[in-house]
Amino acid sequence: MYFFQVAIIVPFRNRHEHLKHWLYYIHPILIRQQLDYGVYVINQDGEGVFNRAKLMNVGYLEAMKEYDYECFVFSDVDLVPLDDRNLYKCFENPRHLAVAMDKFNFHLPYQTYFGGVSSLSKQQFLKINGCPNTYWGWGGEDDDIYRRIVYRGMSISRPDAMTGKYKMVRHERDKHNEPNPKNPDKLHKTKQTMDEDGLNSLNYSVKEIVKDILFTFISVDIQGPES
Ligand code: UDH
Ligand code: MN
Repeated sequence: MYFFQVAIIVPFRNRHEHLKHWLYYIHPILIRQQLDYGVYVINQDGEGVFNRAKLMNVGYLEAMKEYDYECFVFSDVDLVPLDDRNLYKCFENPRHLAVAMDKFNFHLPYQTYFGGVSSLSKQQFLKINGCPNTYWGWGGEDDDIYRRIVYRGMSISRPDAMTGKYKMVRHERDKHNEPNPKNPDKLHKTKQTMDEDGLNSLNYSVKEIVKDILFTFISVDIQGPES
């Protein structure tokens, strides 16, 4: 009998080369960590503006349809941990794992940074109503999630800077994922909006589910922004 406990969720579109590279490195690491896990690649269908956080919500719900996971690790497709001891698990508090990325000179870019790779237990994720669905384009969604955690009375945990080292595959900015200047402004309202913008307001439709040997690939239509 094989028990899955950790769902690894990857927001994705048009990064097949990165995915191949990431899978090649991540599976052996997760096995060395002795984890029972499933990998879900959540592919945004179509050419609309990318929405990382909404795809994370979709990943949570789709993984839960398959198994009652206790823990969710959300990871960018281009980030590979450099230390096996950086455990892809859940902790007492939501955890930020990607604390020392090469692109930031192996430092946190700022104290409240929560981007790249993070883990939340099912309970922690439900407590913050999941991620926001309304951050279209690049930027801000990770700060929103950080705020949700703090507003719900939790703090975040992190590995130390040695254990938390990451390599990011170098890449250019993707098409249809330009920085959205509206996103930073939304952060002032997270406290008011987090109860209505999240898991409880998520709408999407599944286009296709492909069960690969190494991961589950789920294509979803997440509908574009209203305005
Ligand atoms: N992602 C995709 N496809 C996209 C956009 C984003 O798969 O079209 C996913 C992927 O998992 C990626 C994550 O969303 O790792 C975060 O997006 P990102 O890697 O573009 O974010 P990052 O902050 O880069 O790393 C910002 C652009 C840097 C441009 C530098 C030009 N010199
Ligand atoms: Mn990147």
